[in-house]
Amino acid sequence: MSNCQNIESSLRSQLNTEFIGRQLHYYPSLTSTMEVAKKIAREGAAEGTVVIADEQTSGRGRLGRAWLSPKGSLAMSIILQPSLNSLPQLIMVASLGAVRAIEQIAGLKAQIKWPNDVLIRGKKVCGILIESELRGKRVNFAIIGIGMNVNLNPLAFPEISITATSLSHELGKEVSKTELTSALLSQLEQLYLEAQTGAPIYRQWQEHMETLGKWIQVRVGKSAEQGKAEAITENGNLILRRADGSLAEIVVGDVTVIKN
Ligand code: BTX
Repeated sequence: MSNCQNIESSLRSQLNTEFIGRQLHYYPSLTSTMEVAKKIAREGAAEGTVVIADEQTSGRGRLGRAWLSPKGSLAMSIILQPSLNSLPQLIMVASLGAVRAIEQIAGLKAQIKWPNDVLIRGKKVCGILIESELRGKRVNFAIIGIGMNVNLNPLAFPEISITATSLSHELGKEVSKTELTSALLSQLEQLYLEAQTGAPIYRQWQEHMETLGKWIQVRVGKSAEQGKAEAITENGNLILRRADGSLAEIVVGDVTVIKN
């Protein structure tokens, strides 16, 4: 049995989920799990199908950015078919699921930096990318992409050495990738099902949001807004209070903290 089959079968035997990960596509190396997930979603893959790779050679971040996924990191994409109303919740489902799985398996406290970064002690340990295709007013499919630095030394990668961390770097020992993946898929399934019933995921999400209460700059393309991060809406948008007291609702952007 190859190493790849070993990992695949141990993950299958540890899974506690009902549908997420029941269809599992495991690869030792891929360009990007998003590419494979999109292809099989278009071909009709079942809801909950998961694509995992031990390493990615062209991992993607948001807005055309690159995501580094060497061996030791977790790279996976999950195919879902949410209702159109609950589509905005996926980013919250994914990052909250990651925070909970990290706490459950590694005992580490992680926080969320709006909108999609998971941090430990201010450094990025996990990134999330959501892509979806609509057919009329229906979601044909949505894909949650999760990249997590599990057992790797961030100092060995100059592109991320200052801004990133990993679970093994924080703990001083390696973490079982199988246990972590299984816990993450369980947390995601539970939160996803809650979100589908209309449960207010944003309340739990904002409890882990390190951005709230800080003076920040949010860059959206070429424009930027500054203000105090005041609240989160039900859809996960950020409410910013500008210096003149007016409010702005930000849907997407990159946050830099100016003052804590
Ligand atoms: P993002 O655009 O928010 O973050 C990308 C930025 O994060 C990069 O520009 C770089 O500065 C930094 N970065 C790159 N690699 C890492 C890393 N390993 N750890 C910490 N910081 C890093 C975040 O995009 C969304 C990432 C999703 C990745 C998953 S992996 C599975 C799936 N497949 C795929 O190709 N993408 C997703």
